Amino acid sequence: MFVDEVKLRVIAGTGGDGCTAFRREKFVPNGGPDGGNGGKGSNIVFVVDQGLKTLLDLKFSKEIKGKNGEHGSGKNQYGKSAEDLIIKVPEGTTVTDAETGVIIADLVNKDDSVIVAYGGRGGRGNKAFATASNPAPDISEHGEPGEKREIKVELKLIADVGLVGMPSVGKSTILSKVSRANPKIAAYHFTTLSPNLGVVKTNDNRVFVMADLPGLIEGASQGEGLGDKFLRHIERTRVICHVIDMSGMEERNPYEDYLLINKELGEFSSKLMNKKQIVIANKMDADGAKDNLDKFKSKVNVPIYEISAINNDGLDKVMIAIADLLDSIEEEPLYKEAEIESHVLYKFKKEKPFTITKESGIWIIRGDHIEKIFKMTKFTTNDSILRFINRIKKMGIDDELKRLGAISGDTIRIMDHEFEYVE
Ligand SMILES: Nc1nc2c(ncn2[C@@H]2O[C@H](COP(=O)(O)OP(=O)(O)OP(=O)(O)O)[C@@H](O)[C@H]2O)c(=O)[nH]1
Ligand SMILES: [Mg+2]
Repeated sequence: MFVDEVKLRVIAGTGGDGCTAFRREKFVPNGGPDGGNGGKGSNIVFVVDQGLKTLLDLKFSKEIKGKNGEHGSGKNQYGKSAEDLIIKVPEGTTVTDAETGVIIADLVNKDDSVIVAYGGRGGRGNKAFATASNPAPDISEHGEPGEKREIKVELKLIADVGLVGMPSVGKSTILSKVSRANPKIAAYHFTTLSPNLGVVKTNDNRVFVMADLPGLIEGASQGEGLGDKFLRHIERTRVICHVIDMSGMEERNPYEDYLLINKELGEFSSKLMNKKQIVIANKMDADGAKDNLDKFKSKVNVPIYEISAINNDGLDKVMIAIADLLDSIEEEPLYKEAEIESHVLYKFKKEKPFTITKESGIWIIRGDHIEKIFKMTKFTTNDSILRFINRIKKMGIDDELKRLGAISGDTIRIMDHEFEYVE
């Protein structure tokens, strides 16, 4: 099964909790704070594995979840950080944030890797909170929640050349003759249901990768037939090999086929129309092929390579022509800078500032940052609660509540917890 698109949720590990503890030693009645920090939660990391060819492994996991960090403990012992969770993906994998559409990473090279969700840091133990004015703080934090996001994972083949054309024109036959690939070949349409790749070595020892794609029909760019599902794989090729059946079998008109395929390529993306094309006239062994070719040539003024794939006739020459063309084209970056917000290096999405709304008489405070602070606070000691209140003040939440008309005794809600507001 060829799987080239998967949607899933990634949840990195949450940091371990920090610890509140005090030294207890002989002859030291009030020892200082010695609660250690929690360990970091695991990052979720995608790494290229060249042995993989599809996203099949990811297909059945709706959710990937990282391990949590260990909690800190007394005697200033730090919790152990969780190891990164490594997920192997094939070369050519693109990871996109499903909510924003921002490309997180484009894993196109051998050892590329990217953190798709960051693990939360460990909560601090009370030792970390000690200051001159509060040398024995009764505060420690919960670990930071791991990052959670919906992602789309897509595989775009990386081939230098893509074979395109109507169904049954002989694309798979060509690939089978010029490479070691062994695609299915048959006299019915849509024999090829997913792309095949083959490595081609020319007579003069030049090497390139060729992709054989499923046949295109009218409306492919709008999703007809196997449709545009595979057209995106051509976006990354540098040369398009346009294969035309000159036999006139199936009452096909080579000229109309040629126009139609170009129209579909152009409608899918202008990028495809601007790619260099090599036009191949196949099945030249068939009766009437010569006449059809002459008619074709009278209407189209592009170089055409005549072959009979089945007899392995003319293929060497075409492969040399393709290699020459590839050599003449500068390797383009896969994406222009402007198209991609971050390349492999991924940034945290901006945390939204808080919002306050009044619903059924209750003030509800929402926002990524405030929710994170809330989750990390242990509401079990006065020191912790005081610290939380101070942070709320610092964020301006207190002022905003006042401005909106909150008065002492009102109820405030953050996530599923309620508090009483005190002016
Ligand atoms: N006479 C003749 N028949 C050919 C030639 N090349 C391919 N064929 C036949 O054309 C039919 C289709 O060939 P495929 O290679 O499967 O065609 P395709 O373009 O990959 O087709 P789809 O995968 O369905 O899009 C098969 O029966 C082949 O044997 C050729 O040079 N001459
Ligand atoms: Mg085929």
